[in-house]
Amino acid sequence: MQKNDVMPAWAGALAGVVAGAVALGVAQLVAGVLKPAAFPVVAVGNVVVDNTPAWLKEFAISNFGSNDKTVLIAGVLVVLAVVAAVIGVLARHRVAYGLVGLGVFGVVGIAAVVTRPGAGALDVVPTVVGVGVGAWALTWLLARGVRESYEGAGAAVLGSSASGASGASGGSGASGGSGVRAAARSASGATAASGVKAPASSASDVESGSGGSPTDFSGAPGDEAERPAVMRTGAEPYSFDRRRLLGGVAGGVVVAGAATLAGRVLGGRQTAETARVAVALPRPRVAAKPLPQGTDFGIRGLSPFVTKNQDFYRVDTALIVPHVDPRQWTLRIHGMVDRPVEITYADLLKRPLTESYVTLTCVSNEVGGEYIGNARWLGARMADLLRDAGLQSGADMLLSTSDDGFTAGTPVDVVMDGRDALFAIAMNGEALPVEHGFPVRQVVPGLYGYVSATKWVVDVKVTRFDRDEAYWTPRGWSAKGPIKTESRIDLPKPGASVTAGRTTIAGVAWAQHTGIDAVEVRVDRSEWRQAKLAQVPGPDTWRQWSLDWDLTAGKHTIEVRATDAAGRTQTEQQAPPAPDGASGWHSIQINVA
Ligand SMILES: Nc1nc2c(c(=O)[nH]1)N[C@H]1C(S)=C(S)[C@@H](COP(=O)(O)O)O[C@H]1N2
Ligand SMILES: [Mo]
Repeated sequence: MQKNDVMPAWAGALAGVVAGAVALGVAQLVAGVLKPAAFPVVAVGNVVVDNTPAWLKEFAISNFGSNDKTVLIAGVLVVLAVVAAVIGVLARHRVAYGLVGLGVFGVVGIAAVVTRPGAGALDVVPTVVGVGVGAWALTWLLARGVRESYEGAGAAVLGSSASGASGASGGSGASGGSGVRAAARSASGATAASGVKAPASSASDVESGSGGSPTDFSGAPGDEAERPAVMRTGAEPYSFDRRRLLGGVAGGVVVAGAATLAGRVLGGRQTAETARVAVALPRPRVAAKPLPQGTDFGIRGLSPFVTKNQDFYRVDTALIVPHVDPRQWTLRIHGMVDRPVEITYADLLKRPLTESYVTLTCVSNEVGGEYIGNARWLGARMADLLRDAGLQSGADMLLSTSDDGFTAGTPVDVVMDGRDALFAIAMNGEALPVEHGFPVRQVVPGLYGYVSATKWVVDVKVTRFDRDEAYWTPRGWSAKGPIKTESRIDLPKPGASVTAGRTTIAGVAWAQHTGIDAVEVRVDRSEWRQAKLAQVPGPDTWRQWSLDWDLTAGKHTIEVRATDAAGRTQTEQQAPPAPDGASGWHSIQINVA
C-alpha cells in the first residue's frame, strides 16, 4: 500500500527540495563545527573547476569575471535542487526510492570530498551526517503530508462528540484543530477533498471504511456521520494533508536556514577558503630580485632556503583559526594620525606592492629550535600606508590587532626606517594560507613574530609604548623584541650515528635586517673553523652554511656560532626564550663509528 500516492507531485517535489536543503544545512553546520571538514557543495564545485575544459573556463571567466565561482556554486545548487525534487516525487510512491536517491547524492558528495587534495577522514562527516538527517527529514515530511483519517475521528470523540467542530480541535496531539483543518481542506478542494469532504461542523472527519483505492475515497459523508467514531477497518484511510505538509516544510526551511547560517558563522571557512582560491595576485611594483645562484646548497637534511608553506612553522593563540572573508575585511589605521583610514582588501591589492624574502622567527624558539621559516612575501609597505594616514610626532608604537583579538606592539621607527615591513597578502606566490593570516598579515624583518607579525590583522592603532600594551607584554614577555643573532646545526641530526670520515656539517644562521657575515664550527672544543656561507638576496633572511669535517670514531660534540654584519658574535651565554628570545650556541652530540 503506497499511502504517499495521495500526495500530489508538487508536494513530493517540495518535500524533496526541503529535505535536500536540510541535508545541506546540516552538512554546513557540521563542517562549521569540525573546522577542517569539507562542505560537499564546495568540494563538488572544486571537482567541477578541476575538470572544466579550458575553453569553458575562459568562457566563464570572461562572462562572469570574478563572480565565476559564485555562478558555479549556484549552478551546483540548482542541479541539486532539481535532483532533490525528482527524489521527492519518486519517494511518494515508495519512500525507499527517495532514500536511495539521497544515498546517491551522498556518494557523489563523498567522492568529491575525499578526492580533494589534502582530504582526510573527517571531511566525510558533514556529508554523511547531512544525508542522514536529510533522509530522516524526507521520511518525516512524507509522513506529515498524509494523514490517517480515523485519527480525526478519534480526536472528535476524545474532544467530546457533543461539541462538534470545536471538540475536534483537541485531536491527536496535533496543534492545529483537525476540524479547522478539515474546513480548510474542503475549502481548497483538490485531491484531498474527496476523502475528507465531511463538513467541519460534524464529527464526520471519519474513516469511511469503505475500501477502494487511495485516490478513490468513495465513502459518502452522510454515511460516515452515522458510523461509530473510532472504528477502523484497515482499508485505505489516507488523505493528503496539505496544511500539515506545509507546516513541516516551513519547519524544514527554518532548520535548513538556521543550520546553514550557524555553519557559516562557526566556520566562515567556506567563504574564506573559496575567496582565497579566487584571489588573483597582482604583479608587484617592486618584485623580489631573482635569487642569486647558490642561495641553496641543496644538501639533503639541510633546511631549504625557502620554506614551503605547508612546512612553515605556525605559532598563534587561535584555537580556531580565524576564517576571514576578504570581502568583509578592512584594515583601520587610526590613533595618532592626521587622517584615519579604513582600507578594503580590494583597495589594498590596488596599491603598489613589494615582494621580499623575509625570515620569520618566534621568540619562543629555543636554541636549535624549529620555530623559524623563510618565505617570499608580497604586500603593501606599512610605511606607505602610515605616511598616507599622516603619522603624528610622539607616536612610537603600532598596536596591531587581529580578527581574533591578538595584539602586537611594533616600534614605529623600525617600520619607517626603509625595511620591507609589509601588510602581506601572499606567501611564496600564493594568497596567504588561512593559518598564516589570510587575507592580510604583518611581516617586519628583524622583529620576533609576537611584536610584529600579526596575522588576520584588521586594526592598527598608532600610539605610544607608555600608553598601550600588547598581548604578550603583561604575560611576561618584553615589550620590544628585536631578533637575536643565532645559528642552528641541521646536519648531522642530534644523536645521529655517523660513519667515520669526511662528514658534512651544515645549518642556517640568521640576524634579520643585519645579515650574517660569518659562521664558525668547532668539534669537541677544538679551534673554530670558518664555515662556507651560501648566497642571500639581502640581510632579511637566514643564511645556509656548511663545513666538511673529518670525524674519528667516538662521541663528539659539535658547536656553531654566527657573527652578524654588525660584527656581533653570538654570545655563549645561554638564555631561555622568555622574556626576549633565547641565546647561546647550538650544540649537538653525535656518535661516530
Ligand atoms: N593573530 C595572531 N597573529 C600572530 C600570533 C597570534 O597568536 N595571533 N602569533 C605571532 C607569533 S608569536 C609568531 S612567531 C608569528 C608566527 O607566524 P606563522 O604562524 O605564520 O609562522 O605570528 C604572530 N602573529
Ligand atoms: Mo612567536
